[in-house]
Amino acid sequence: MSRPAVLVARAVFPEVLERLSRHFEVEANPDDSAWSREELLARLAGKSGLFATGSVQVDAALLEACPQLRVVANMAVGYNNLDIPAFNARGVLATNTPEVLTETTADFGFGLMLAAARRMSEAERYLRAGEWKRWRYDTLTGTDVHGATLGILGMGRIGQAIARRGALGFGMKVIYHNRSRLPAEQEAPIGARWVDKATLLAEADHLVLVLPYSPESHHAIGAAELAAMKPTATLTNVARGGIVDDRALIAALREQRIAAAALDVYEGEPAFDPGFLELPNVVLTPHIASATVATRRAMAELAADNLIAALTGGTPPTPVNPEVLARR
Ligand code: 8YV
Repeated sequence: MSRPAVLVARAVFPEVLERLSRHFEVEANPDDSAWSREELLARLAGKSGLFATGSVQVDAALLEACPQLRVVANMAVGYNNLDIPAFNARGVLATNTPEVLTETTADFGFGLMLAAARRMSEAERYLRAGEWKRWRYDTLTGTDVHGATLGILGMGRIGQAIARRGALGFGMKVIYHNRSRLPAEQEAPIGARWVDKATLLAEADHLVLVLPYSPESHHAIGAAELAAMKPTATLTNVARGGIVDDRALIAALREQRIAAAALDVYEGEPAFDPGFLELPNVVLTPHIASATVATRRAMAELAADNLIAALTGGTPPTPVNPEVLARR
């Protein structure tokens, strides 16, 4: 019997490609070329599996054009690039990479929040520009993180990991808003308190966004929400572009209606609003919250585990829509 064919749409660790090659006919993209949608479609012809990342969009039209496709293994925990109802309608499996990136992403999210509160990027630019001539009592004074109120919007695995860092490492008071409340035994060790969104916005000294992107979370933080925050507050987004209305954020930062922001994700990334570049009070990073060697490797291996299991009669470890497996 011939081996299934799979497409690896983005560059990935050679060892992972080599592993996939032991099971499949692999068409890879070692140069990480940016394929147009037409090129992606052409390359997907005859492929049973797709190894994707968050920047590869798989919608109903693509699934319709590729009826042989049985699984898309996303090397990301977020899967807003995959149209899951369309996957379900066509019986195509989607998998993601939860757990393996939780702590790494939480480290980075917490670090970004610290950087915004303590003006670290701004301070480095100041030093590099040769502006550091002498000490002054108010040079680059920021906002304390220890003992402050940490607000988390979206209390999934990564939100909880950030909350743990704040509560246990920095003595922060943790409030959060999420569709579902955590069980009391998960709230208690970190003293986390569920609040409604209005209370979260009003009380947080440092607000961190860690919720999935969906039509419901589009612009969850816009002009009205920014206006409801403390003028001394910081906003950190390590979730997805589109959750924040970037234009509204730029206006709020420019007018210092909030103190500072830290962003790892942007609307329309890798493009982003150039207005951010003119603002001193925003820390900007290029979607790297999960980017440690060990974690990116773990994500790639987990995506490969899923692809291999799905196409060789095994049980994929982290399916997004396991109901399609039950139907097979
Ligand atoms: C990835 C992420 O770097 O896992 C996610 O959801 O946003 C990041 O860890 C990115 O999506 C690459 O696929």
